[in-house]
Amino acid sequence: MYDIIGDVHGHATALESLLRHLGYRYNRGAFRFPGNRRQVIFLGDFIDRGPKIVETLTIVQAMLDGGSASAVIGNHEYNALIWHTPDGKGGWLRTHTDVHLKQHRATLEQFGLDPNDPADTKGVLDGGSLTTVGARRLREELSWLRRLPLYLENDVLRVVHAAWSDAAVSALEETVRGTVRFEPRFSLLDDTFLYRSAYGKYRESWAVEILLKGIEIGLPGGAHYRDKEGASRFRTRVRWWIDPATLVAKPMVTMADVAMPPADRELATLPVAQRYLERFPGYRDQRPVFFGHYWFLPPAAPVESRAACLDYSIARDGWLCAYRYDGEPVLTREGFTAVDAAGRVVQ
Ligand SMILES: [Mn+2]
Repeated sequence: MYDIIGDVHGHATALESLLRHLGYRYNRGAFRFPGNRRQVIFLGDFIDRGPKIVETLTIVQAMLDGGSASAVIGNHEYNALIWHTPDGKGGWLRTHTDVHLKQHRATLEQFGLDPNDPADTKGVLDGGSLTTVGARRLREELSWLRRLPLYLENDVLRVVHAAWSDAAVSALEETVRGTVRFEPRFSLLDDTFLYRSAYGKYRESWAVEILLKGIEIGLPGGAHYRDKEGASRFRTRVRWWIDPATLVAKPMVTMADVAMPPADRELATLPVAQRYLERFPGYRDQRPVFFGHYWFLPPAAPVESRAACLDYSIARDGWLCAYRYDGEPVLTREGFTAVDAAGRVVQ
């Protein structure tokens, strides 16, 4: 069966320890489960923040190429791809602002590139000539990451980095009709798709935002808050996995019931508009869904009987978390295991 592993963010020491704890051993160039009886599924966000990004990519890549793991792409890999891809008008699909640069800094530096020198990273994905080993290595990694699908599903489970959305998945499937299950039916390999995903007016962008960054709803009556970069935000991410039936049963649903991260005091008492409640997504499929992305805090447990977040904030003194899945219809706390940044088993 499957061992699903959450956001690694450059914590290769924790990853190696977690893999060994799960029973994987280094053999023929990659970590593998003895007899190939189990496989890892990674939930994306391998890069940025942590101290060993190159090593993390090496471990993950060897497992995927060696057939002992699959993976979906995370918003950090996606952002790196569009940061390095020219927009055809002299700029980039992701603007090179200071705020964005901050997110890319650790990865650039660990590949030996100077984040403040545009000449150092130019050419990584625009076909220009590369002057350093680091730039060449980063180009290879990004080209490889581009093959990762936006979501995966098979007969017993579904995985996505941030949010499973039937609407987003069917919007994408209308443009690519695949028949093979558990194959990367949708990846960013296609140039047109990658380009359209970066511009808000296209539905590819709408779908990618949901799958990789989560589902948002508007705050009522022009209410807003300031995010950690100081920008005014009029929308908030929600715990899309909540069963809508439990919301409908409440006399009044407030932001405290649905916001993710949890609404602060000012927003907590605001009511959620009826139009959002009526189409609150929830998760209805019989197959469990696994996702990462949301910076949960230990200890680890399922969020619903068929939904589990495996991001327990390894990059913020938290845990790297896995779920040992054997096809059970209801997920349990016992399915989780985790290590800290030093690789110690903590759950
Ligand atoms: Mn993420």
